[in-house]
Amino acid sequence: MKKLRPISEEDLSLSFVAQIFLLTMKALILVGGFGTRLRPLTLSFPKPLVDFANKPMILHQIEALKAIGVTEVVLAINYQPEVMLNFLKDFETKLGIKITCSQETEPLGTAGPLALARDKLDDGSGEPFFVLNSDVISEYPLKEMIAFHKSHGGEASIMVTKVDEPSKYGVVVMEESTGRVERFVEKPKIFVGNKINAGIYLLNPSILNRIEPKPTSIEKEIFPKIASSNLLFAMVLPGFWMDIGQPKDYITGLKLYLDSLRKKSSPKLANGPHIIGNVLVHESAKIGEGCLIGPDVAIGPGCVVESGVRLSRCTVMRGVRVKMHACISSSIIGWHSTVGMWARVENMTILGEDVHVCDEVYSNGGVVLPHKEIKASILKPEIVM
Ligand SMILES: Nc1nc2c(ncn2[C@@H]2O[C@H](COP(=O)(O)OP(=O)(O)OP(=O)(O)O)[C@@H](O)[C@H]2O)c(=O)[nH]1
Ligand SMILES: *[C@@H]1O[C@H](CO)[C@@H](O)[C@H](O)[C@H]1NC(C)=O
Repeated sequence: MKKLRPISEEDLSLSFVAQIFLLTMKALILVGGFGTRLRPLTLSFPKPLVDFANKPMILHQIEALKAIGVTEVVLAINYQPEVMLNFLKDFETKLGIKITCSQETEPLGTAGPLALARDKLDDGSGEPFFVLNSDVISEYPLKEMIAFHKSHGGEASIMVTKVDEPSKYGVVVMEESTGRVERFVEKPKIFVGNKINAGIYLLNPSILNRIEPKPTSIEKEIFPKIASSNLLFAMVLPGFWMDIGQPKDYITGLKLYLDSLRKKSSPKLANGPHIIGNVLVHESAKIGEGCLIGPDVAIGPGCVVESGVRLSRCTVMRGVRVKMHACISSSIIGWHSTVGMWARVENMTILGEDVHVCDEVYSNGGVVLPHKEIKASILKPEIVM
């Protein structure tokens, strides 16, 4: 039998440090953008509150942070903080996590807000804090990121993800064996690598000394400087990743998210003879006879899907009614809208909140502002004011 070693002073102080670490871990979520690319949905709600897979985008992040022991989330915001805080108040108690706002009077970009929230992020413990972009969806491997951060001893860790077309992004060039970031190349014309910034960071409080509370880009101005001191390290994000800040990517993001639920054999996925592939149906939604639903569909709370409806690759948000024999594919149907009988809605149609598509109408890529009634077909992709 192995002899137990008596507990040493060192063991105790280590566990003490670990506890402090968990007790005070903080995160900042950048929620400041205007979300222009996700209009008309963002005309009704700030982008972080737009539902994704039946849950406001920001809740995916807050829940992931809570799950690894983050105790306080700071939202870096530059407009309508009341809307956000009112909404999140319930979740503060439900999730048992502190949520506060740090409000800018002018947009400070992706780094300035950190300097503005300095007092909230740096409590003197020296422990690192997370920074997340609010439009990024993934499995949030934050625990792995903490382990990575501790292992390299640098000042900052960033998550990177592989993409097929690196020429459209800012590429992170790193030393493969250690993850040390060498440099950043914005929209490279020749191939330098295929890993891009995934918008998930773990930073030591000392980086706040490098930032001023004025408009600054963390990707373009701060990270390159940390990299040139050899203190920036990148970890390749395991699992899927998507920036869901625009409709096409939002729809792709839902597919990847549902694929990942399937891999985890999530009980949240719907089953039944009328379901094809991966589908989420909120428990309060009603589905009629003879429907065919899927793949890659999310149906929100209180929705009514009448008989004979066909849905694929789409999101149907809270309170929507889809009438008999309507067909929706590759589209997003905003809150409390209705889609009429035998209507056909497809090819990246985005209906804002409370839009009513009349019976038998066809929409090919219509982008419709909130509170409209669509009486005539939209034959080619266009914005309907
Ligand atoms: N607090 C704050 N957050 C910002 C600011 N600019 C961008 N962000 C956030 O930083 C992240 C990356 O932003 P982008 O995707 O580049 O742009 P966006 O403004 O959100 O969206 P679009 O208007 O559709 O381009 C997102 O989570 C934004 O919410 C800012 O000035 N202040
Ligand atoms: C679908 O939309 C794209 C642009 O969003 C357009 O180029 C294409 O022609 C549309 N498809 C059809 C069948 O009209």
